[in-house]
Amino acid sequence: MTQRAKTDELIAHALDALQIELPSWGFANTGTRFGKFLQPAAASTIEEKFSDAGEVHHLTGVCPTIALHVLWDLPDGATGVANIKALAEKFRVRPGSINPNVFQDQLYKYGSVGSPVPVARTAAMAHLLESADLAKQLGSRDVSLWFADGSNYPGTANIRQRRKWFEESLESLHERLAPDQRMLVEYKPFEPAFYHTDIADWGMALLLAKKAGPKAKVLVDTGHHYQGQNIEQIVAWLLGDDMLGGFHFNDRRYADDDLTLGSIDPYQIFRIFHEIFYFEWETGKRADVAYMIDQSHNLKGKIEAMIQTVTTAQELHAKAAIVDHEKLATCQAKCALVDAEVCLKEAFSTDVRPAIREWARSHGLPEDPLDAFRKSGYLERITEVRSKRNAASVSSYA
Ligand code: RM4
Ligand code: MN
Ligand code: MN
Repeated sequence: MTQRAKTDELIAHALDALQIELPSWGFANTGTRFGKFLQPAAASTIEEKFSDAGEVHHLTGVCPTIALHVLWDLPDGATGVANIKALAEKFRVRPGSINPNVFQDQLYKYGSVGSPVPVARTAAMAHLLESADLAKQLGSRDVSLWFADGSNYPGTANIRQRRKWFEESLESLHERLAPDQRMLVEYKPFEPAFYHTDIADWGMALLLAKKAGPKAKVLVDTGHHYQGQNIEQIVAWLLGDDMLGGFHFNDRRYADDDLTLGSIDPYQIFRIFHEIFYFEWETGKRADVAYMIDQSHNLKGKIEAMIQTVTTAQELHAKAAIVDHEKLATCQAKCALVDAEVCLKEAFSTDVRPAIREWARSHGLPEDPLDAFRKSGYLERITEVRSKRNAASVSSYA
């Protein structure tokens, strides 16, 4: 086998294994805290979100699931399940992770499961348990948890007490999960809370997940780190402890910017994928990791941005798949620093696009999904149907 054929085979294998979940909220009008710029084609119903996700899956072939936010997509709880199942049939995308929402209601002003207000904690717990049940009914494996809980001023919150409430709540949620379900604990250093956040980093998420039980894992949102933090090291450590549950993909320059994956630092995403492949090569185990997108585009066309993200993920995943692990391990053991780094960079600088196009062709998929989308007429069709309604919706900061 030639080197080229070997590389192409590795890439095809990697692409076959990569599935990426789309966020329902990524197709809707979302904005910054200063306002939204409304898009004429944005989705506002659950049917429209499914339709857009179905279109992205149809063109890329690798996005069979859509993440749902309970409050936004299942506002009436279990009553909405039959409809979601019907939409999944119709648009050929299954419900993916179920995201409880315990940050939007007025009740959560001082937090959810970490709030000193007992009714807030009770309501939040009930919503978490309901979310686990909804996930069961929808056949979703993961309940994906992000808490906005925190405080804005020193001295205003009992940090240790709040941690105990978090531990208790996550343990109760864990008990409610079916044997094949998981709960993913997401962390974020700040925002909306600006002094302390109850689950601020991967260490806190890890401790809480370990305490909750074996079905609890950590979720790494690539945008939820301080400047300069080594995310691939966090990934390597979590993998080593079988505690990496999944990712929320996006990119960032400053904080939780929700920019398109790889738009600022593609090398970092490559290094993350590399740690996963290296782990799998070394241990012979499969990393059981859910890849999910968490991006809300305010300015870019939503479906285009989603396709761009998926193809970027495929490219960086393919590059990481062709790292020569044998050679890298030998270089590392000999402390051949330059050679080790060159070995890694060799893969990163390989143009994998021809192999990806070949893979797409062989699967009956468009070689250029973005171009295929632009030629499909889908955007024009939905713009026609949705623009009036979108123009009528208001958005203001104060
Ligand atoms: C957060 C976080 C969560 C997402 C919310 C809406 O910043 O990334 O995953 O559910 O935003
Ligand atoms: Mn996230
Ligand atoms: Mn975020």
